[in-house]
Amino acid sequence: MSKFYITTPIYYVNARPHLGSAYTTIAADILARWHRMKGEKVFFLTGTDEHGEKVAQAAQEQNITPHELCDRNSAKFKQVFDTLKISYDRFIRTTDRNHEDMVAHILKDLKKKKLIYAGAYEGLYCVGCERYYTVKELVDDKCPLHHQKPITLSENCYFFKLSVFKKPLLQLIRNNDWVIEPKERKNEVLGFLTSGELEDLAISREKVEWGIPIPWEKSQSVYVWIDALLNYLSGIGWDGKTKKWPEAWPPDVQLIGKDILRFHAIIWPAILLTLGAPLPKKLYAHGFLTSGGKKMGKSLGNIIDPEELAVTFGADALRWLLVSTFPFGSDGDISMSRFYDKYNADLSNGLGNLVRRVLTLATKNKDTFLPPSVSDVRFKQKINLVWQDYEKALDDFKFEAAVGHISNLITFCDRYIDHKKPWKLFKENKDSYQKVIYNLLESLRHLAWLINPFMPGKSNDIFKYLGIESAEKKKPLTQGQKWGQVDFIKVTQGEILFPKL
Ligand code: ME8
Repeated sequence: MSKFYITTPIYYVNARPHLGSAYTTIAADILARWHRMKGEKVFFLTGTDEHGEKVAQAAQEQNITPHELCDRNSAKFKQVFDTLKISYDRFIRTTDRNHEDMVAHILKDLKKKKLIYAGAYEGLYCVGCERYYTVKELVDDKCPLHHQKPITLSENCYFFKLSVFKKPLLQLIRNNDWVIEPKERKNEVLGFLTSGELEDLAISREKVEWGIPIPWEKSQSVYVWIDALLNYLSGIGWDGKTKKWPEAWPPDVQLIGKDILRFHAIIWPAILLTLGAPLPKKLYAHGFLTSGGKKMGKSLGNIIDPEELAVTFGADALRWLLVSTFPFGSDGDISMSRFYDKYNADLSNGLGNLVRRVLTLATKNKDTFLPPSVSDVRFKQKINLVWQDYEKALDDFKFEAAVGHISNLITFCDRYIDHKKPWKLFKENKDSYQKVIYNLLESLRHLAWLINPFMPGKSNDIFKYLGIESAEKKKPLTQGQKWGQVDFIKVTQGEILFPKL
């Protein structure tokens, strides 16, 4: 059986879920559902990133323990993911016991391999990002994300010999053995690696109590990014000891946003190489959602609440809008008026109106439509083409293109109705009327399959209105993709799918 394993980043637990953070996970969920639909074995991992100074500070401000804060906020992420219909297989928390134990094991292993050494670090540290910056990376002496001056930190710590991985990484990336997409992101990583020396990485902090202790020096805790990256292995049940990798490793794709590219494209494969683990088959970094032209984020105060939008548009429509308003690899400014326009165009006037039109025409006089003896070649070809283009688009992470192919089929059906005028045919040529309605019902059935990864709820509704819900659910995709074999024997008019806003 083919398989598809996918990870998304684990979300900072001290932030509230916002539309930007929901973006990676919605995209991953669409892929997970698509691959499940294809009959593949899917494992989809997400979760929360729970250690670090910021979490401890936030807990203190709220007079609760860091644990209490993590429990509460992690539950909030789960709740939002449920609202957004995220079908993850495991939700890992970096405070999970198995994760903490595994991280400790790996640190000991890296030390044994002499890839960790003691030293002192002085650098410019942004508390907002929980990372050090080089002077070159600052903009007007400020952190490019938080627009705040970093503080100078000096402390004893342990280093990971990241520098020795410069050459192997360059080679792996150039040979496409370490696949980074889209192309611009690959070039960015190559540019960074070739622009100067790759420095060793400080991987522990003094005085940060809310973290996983360095096993041989408990006064230090491991740098949050090392802790966080390792979730990808503990999350699929690896204990850090055996050399037998869990079935879900390596993932087919690790989806991330472009802000965390370097961690995933450089530090992460370096750790995996030291562990002797296979590298993920692909790393894909998507663009930013901006709001008012700035990256949407808690610290910038411009976040959009996904739950509010799910109330306005419905979770299904929100998923559709979010991945189809601009290409996945690019940045996109979120504007409510654009969402309203697109909702009305694609969904209310587009899909919703077509479903209503066809079901009204079909149920006016009868509710049974059987396949004609000869199926309509033009429809059959059109549907096959749509499926082909759609599959290619999803396999290339081009969600907006996949949605475009669906919309194209909707337009095709609308034109067909205008051209055939089935209300006239009903009076003049019953046989023709029967065939035309059959083609349209069959198209709705295909549309329900096509939209399923994007809008699972609305897909089910369409199956229900067509009276074929339980039969379609049992079918493999290859069967569902066939044209003209389904009997529609209990079509109902159903409800309005997307009320106009
Ligand atoms: O980075 N637009 O967590 P996070 C698009 N804990 N994507 C966005 C976004 C925006 N405005 N804001 C956030 C972390 N994201 C770490 C990850 S993984 C080992 C540790 C995306 O909660 C971001 O790019 O800040 C990332 O993919 C995800 O949301 C989590 O971000």
